[in-house]
Amino acid sequence: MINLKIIWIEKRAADYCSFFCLLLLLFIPAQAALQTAGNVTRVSQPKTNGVVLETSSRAKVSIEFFDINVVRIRIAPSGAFERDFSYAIDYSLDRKTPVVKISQNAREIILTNYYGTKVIIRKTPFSIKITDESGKTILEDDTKHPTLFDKSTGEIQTTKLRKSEVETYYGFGEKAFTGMSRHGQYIVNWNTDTFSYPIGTDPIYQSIPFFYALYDGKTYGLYFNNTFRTYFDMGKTSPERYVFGADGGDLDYFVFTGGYERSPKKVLEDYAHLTGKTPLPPIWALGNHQSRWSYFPESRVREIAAGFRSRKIPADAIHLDIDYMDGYRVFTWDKTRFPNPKKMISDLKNHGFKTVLIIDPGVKVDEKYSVYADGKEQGMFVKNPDSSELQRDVWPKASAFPDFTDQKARLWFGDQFKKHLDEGIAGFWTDMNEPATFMTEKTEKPESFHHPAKTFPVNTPHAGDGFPDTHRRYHNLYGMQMARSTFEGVKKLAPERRPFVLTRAGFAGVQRYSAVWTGDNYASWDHLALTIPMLANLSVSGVPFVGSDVGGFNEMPSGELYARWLQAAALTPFLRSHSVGWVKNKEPWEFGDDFTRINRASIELRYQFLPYLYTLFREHELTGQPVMRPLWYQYPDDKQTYLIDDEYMVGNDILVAPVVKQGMTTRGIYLPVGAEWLDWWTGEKIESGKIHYLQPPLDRIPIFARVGAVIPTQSTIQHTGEMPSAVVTLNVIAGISPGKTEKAILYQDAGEGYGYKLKEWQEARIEHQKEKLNISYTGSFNGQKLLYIQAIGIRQRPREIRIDGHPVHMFEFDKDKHRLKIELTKQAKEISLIF
Ligand code: MIG
Repeated sequence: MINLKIIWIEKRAADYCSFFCLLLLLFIPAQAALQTAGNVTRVSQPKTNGVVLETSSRAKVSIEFFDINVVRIRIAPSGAFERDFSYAIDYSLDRKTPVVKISQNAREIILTNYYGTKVIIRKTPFSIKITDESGKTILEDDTKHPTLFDKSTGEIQTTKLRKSEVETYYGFGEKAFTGMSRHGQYIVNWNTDTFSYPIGTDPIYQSIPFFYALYDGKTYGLYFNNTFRTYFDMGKTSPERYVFGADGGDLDYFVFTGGYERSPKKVLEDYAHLTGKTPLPPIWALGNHQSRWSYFPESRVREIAAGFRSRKIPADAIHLDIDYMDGYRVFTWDKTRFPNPKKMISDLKNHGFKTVLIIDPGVKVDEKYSVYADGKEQGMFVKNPDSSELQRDVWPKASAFPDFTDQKARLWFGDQFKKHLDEGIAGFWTDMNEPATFMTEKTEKPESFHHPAKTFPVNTPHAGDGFPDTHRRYHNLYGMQMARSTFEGVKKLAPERRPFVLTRAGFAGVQRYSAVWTGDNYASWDHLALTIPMLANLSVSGVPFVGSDVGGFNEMPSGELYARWLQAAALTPFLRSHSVGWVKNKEPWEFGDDFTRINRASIELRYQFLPYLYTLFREHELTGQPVMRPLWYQYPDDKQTYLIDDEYMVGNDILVAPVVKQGMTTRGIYLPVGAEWLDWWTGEKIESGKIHYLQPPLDRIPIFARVGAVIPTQSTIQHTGEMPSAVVTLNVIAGISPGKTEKAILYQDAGEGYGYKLKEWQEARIEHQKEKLNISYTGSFNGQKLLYIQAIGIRQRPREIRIDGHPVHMFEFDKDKHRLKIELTKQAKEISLIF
């Protein structure tokens, strides 16, 4: 159920606190040695966009407008800034350094940008405040708890005032906390393999130290550009302030002011312009993926593929988990289980299936295994401080690990993909890259997720691409750099295709290389409910291509749970069912005929919406806007949306309110103010701004569409290879006010390759006015046939329908579902209804 009042209840399970309480305790004695930055002692202005300061603590501070709506603050406790390079930043994007006005008096230094946004730096003691053009505070230091650091340990910390106890926070990448907002929570970033994680486990696989603060309709964003273990206390210890810090590095952070509107969309636009976007994926990757640990031998893989086709359940990809390898040797095949991979892959391809392989970073220590021998000879593997090879047990037992923070190791690993690309493999799934290792040391203590022996020792050296340092600095980057090595390797080896990479671990910027799934969840209603806040927050953290294992990875779901999960996931950006191998089969047809029918319908719905989803991915590539969106993101002016965690939006126009509770027959639904909404299925108008109680039957996903929108769907297909012959329907959501014009786009291209970067794309641009639709086409790609207009929300049969001025008689009117379906003539330009 949705919780519309902002009440500060800790929804988290209580029993995971122990780890943090421990962390906090460890942290307290260190506090004693923390010192403040002191007073500003010297000001210089080396650039047009900001100042450099020295303080009485000998710290060096740089404050600048990094971009017109982005303030960057860097504080180097040591007095010398670190290398100004970040793996998170996309250096390929154009940037213009803004010119700012810099003024100074005895108390303050003030930077003012073109719009009148100000950074006010107080000198004694040093503190910062950012205000908007009307002088309202965007963000300010808590001067009672100023910037702190400990030069002996390298710890850094800063404290900001909260605007109110009802200031909410979002983003933070992949977090397993219930609830949409992160206020009152304590967050840690340290990539960790957390098999079958209970709700509330933190940290888990990914680290994205970026969040939004939202208060009274105004937003700013903050990205902490620090790859060490970082923490964020978002008003948990004290409701007046939030605190963040790290184990080392500079106190380097970017504040996204949200532009004139102070909107989440603007914050994300700027964050995406800093850390990059996901390139348009191949269309097949937006289809339905099926996985299990593991499908083998070859006959079972073929059986699964045939299972989809014979039951007419659409699917595009089948994933092979670790058991395809020869003794878990990465880039090999077990020849007994898979005697002829090339043949299998091409047969699957002929049936419309792409094959995706899991790739682990651990390379088996085995002199007779060429990947190991070659990597060792060329010095690609991570070493211990004493220069011996770092070896840890993972699936193949003792293994060595490429140093992905080294360009030469990334290139070397990337080249290994040639073999699988030649065999016809279409995508790669990079696992265990936190990095995760098995515990080899004997310990009396029970295994805990966060045991330090489950990854490399923190003093392990890394190359850091010219800035060598230890695992403490590079741990959180290992997964992202493995995904990068994979993406770049595959792109280089198969330049005519778009790589598909799926990664478990990552850092800010991982979206440039990979899709992300949320690791090892388990089959429970709580985990299903968690997928919405988890994926929505990850999505607005700059990572659009996200999904959770449908049905739960560990344990066995009931038919009802699996069906509801598939419904909840059907329109999420990445759709994959996955499972451990020790429970019963959980393919969509394993739960009895009734559920097979329901599951088929969910996947069919996914395929029907592909033209819409694909258009959104293209929009993301251009603008950084996410595919999946939380309600607050889209409607920050409607405070009722701030805590909604059981509904999500797909683009601007579709709102999904899945059933995530067992046996639920009545579901409360809230539709945000600022738009009008129709029930997708019935065409009934639903008033926004209040809760409605609907009775969604087991075979229905509650979906709502925004009045005025034009949403492209296509006829049902079995895989994306059939798309060229599928016909498109433009679903016009009726009820637009007179005089208003809504614009929509349907983007199409070959679904693969890079022809679209040149001329091979097509956009159908649609203008929707009351009872009238205009369609125009741009681009030279020959897109799918646009065959129908379906007006949803039409209450009476029109007297006449005209296409390009000519009356037409080919239409159907469904009075009960309030739908009017019109068949179009070729390249129709103007459709009008006359009542
Ligand atoms: O130690 O490859 O999250 O999806 O099936 C477990 C086996 C390793 C963890 C991944 C999961 C995958 C599993 N892997």
